[in-house]
Amino acid sequence: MTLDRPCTWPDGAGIHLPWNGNAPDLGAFEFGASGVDLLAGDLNADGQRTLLDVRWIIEMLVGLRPTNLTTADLTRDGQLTLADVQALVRLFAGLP
Ligand SMILES: [Ca+2]
Ligand SMILES: [Ca+2]
Repeated sequence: MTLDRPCTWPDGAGIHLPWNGNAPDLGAFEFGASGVDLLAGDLNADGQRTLLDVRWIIEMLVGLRPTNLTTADLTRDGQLTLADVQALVRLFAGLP
């Protein structure tokens, strides 16, 4: 095995990327990790909240796209529901 950076860990510890809090976030991104903070509602991680993000969350909700709760669970209740779509639309519209 060849590593692209120096790495150390205590004996017996598992190998993992660093995370924030008690456990890693689901999905490809870790909230609060340096350089990967996402804009709330930016489901496709392009740095903008657009109608494409609304399309993505609807596609996740109906099963046309794999669900990523890290970005899509805007209500933070551990599941993707219509309430998350509504929350995203409110964010998109600039509503409180
Ligand atoms: Ca986006
Ligand atoms: Ca939710």
